[in-house]
Amino acid sequence: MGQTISQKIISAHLISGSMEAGSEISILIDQTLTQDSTGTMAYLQFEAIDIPKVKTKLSVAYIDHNMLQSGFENADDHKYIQTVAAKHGIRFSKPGNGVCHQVHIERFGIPGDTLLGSDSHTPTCGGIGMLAIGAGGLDVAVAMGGGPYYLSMPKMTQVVLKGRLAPWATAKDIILEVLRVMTVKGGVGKIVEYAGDGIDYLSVPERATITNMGAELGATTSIFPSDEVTRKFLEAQGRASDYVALSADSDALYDEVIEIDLSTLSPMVAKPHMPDNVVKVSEIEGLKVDQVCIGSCTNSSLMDMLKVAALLKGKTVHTDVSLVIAPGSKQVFNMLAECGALADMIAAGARILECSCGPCIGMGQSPRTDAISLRTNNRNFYARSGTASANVYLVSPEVATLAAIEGRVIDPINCGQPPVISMPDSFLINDNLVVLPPDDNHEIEVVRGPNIKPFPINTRLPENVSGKVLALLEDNITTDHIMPSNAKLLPYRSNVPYLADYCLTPSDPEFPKRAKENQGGFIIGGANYGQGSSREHAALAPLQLGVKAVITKSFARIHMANLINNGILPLTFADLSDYDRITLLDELYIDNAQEQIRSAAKDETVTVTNITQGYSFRTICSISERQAEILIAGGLLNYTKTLG
Ligand code: MIC
Ligand code: SF4
Repeated sequence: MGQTISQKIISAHLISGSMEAGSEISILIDQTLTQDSTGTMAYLQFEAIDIPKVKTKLSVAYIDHNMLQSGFENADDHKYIQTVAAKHGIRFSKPGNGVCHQVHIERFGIPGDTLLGSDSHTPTCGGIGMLAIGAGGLDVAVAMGGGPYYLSMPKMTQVVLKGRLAPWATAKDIILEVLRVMTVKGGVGKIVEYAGDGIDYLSVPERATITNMGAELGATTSIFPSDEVTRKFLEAQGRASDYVALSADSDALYDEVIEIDLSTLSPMVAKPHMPDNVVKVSEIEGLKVDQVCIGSCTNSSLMDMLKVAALLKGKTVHTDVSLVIAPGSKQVFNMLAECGALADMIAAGARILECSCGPCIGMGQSPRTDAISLRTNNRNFYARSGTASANVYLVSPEVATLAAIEGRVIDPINCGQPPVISMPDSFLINDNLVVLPPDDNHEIEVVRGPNIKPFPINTRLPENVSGKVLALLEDNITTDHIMPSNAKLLPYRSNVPYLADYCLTPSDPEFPKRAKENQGGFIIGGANYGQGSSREHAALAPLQLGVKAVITKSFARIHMANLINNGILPLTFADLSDYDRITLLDELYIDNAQEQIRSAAKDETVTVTNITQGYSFRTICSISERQAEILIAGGLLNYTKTLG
């Protein structure tokens, strides 16, 4: 039987396990990436593993998230990452070089290789046929040390794109349509592969928009074949020798096939506060807009920016709108400056930001109270912009730009022909902001600022686990609810004790206080708990507050791995109706916890007793035997030590 694209890459990198959907496999990682807001923790953990030099083919440490420097914290963390990278053989992408995913696909990604990144949008490099997966910092630290990356073998979903996009319909609309169909939990446990004649007309940046936002499906990753389009892109990046052709066999078997006729797609929008809350732009036409943000790792390529500049040329941004634009990388920024497109943006009144995540993660440009903000980002989670009452809508750069000019949403279909931009034959290549690690690292001293505080490490799982229910939460709780990130909190990513005081506060402001008063306990969540970011802080902050187990209807992949890596039990209700029976501050109890967790790896249920209400209920812990031992040891760091 033939193989899918990802099955081919996985089998070429397989270290252990059988490639049957759902069983645990481990693979060799060729490349890693970190960014600064998860990177500080990842490097502290890498140092704790005590391996002198990375063992990957390539590891890059990017600075792109914590770019506002309103105190010493972020600059200190930049210095720590720069020096720790130099010490351990890691390339350092300086602040100003761009958003990790945009730079990585331009300069480093290789079709057919594996990439593990401490950021959930790492799958962006699937746009050039790389198997690129987002993970928690600790998993990335282990991979940097040459250790295998463990994952559950995903199911295979094929999305067949047929025909060509109509004018004004874009790659953003393709992924918004996929999100509408599959929903934010529809991709959990799956890899999404793109196929069909429609992909021939999609450039690498367009493909990358789609694989990037595949993270919002909860998918393990998304991937396109590596073909002529990929070859031309790599050639234009001066990297022709990195090209390898890669496609699925014609008799490859998929667990699920979704067909999309591109010619029927019209401009789409994801309404607040979920990326799958998708309708046609025509349905919100006329909505008054306060802010427009163009950029982020989703739509910040040169092609995106040139379209924006063409639409802005000779126009003025509407009086009531603040338009901010952040080009995705130095390459993009530089080329915009050289061809004059940047001048068109500036002349129109756009506020140009440096190449960074910026508004996407609430690092500045928080909109006004109750604002309507149109963004080309990939996430519109509640309060993520830094203004809880703001309403963020996700759209293509074209729809965003037209709204910035008109002051209200307009359906571009009524705006004549869209600008036609073609891919340049060669990009401007200047990697002078990528610092190579020295051959001799003896002289290098790792510089640690005062903001770096010891992170919590769990202890061995006790025989009996008990505690009160500290929070009762609904479906689709995101990592932005669990560990909010904005300009005020992001500087404290290396200070978990400080962050813990904000844990879950967007959903339940009293949670940290309640957790402390009760010396920790249990969190109860709904479906798809922990969707979104790879931030380990969403496990570390609860750990700091003494959380022992999280019981939900279902988990998002990366967050569940982060809970296990930190020794917090991830349990799901065997009978979903038990979710409705629990009330806040009920006393829960798991007896014989070690034994029960070992049996859980053999598909047995874990019994939890509700002492307050006097009943027991069954839960499932979907783990491998290895993960059971990690949980019993009190997390991956402790477990690794037991291996000697
Ligand atoms: C995000 O988009 O939510 C982030 C910020 O990039 C996160 C990483 C983080 O929390 O630092 C992600 O996507 O993993
Ligand atoms: Fe940065 Fe936003 Fe992309 Fe996350 S989603 S990497 S915050 S630009």
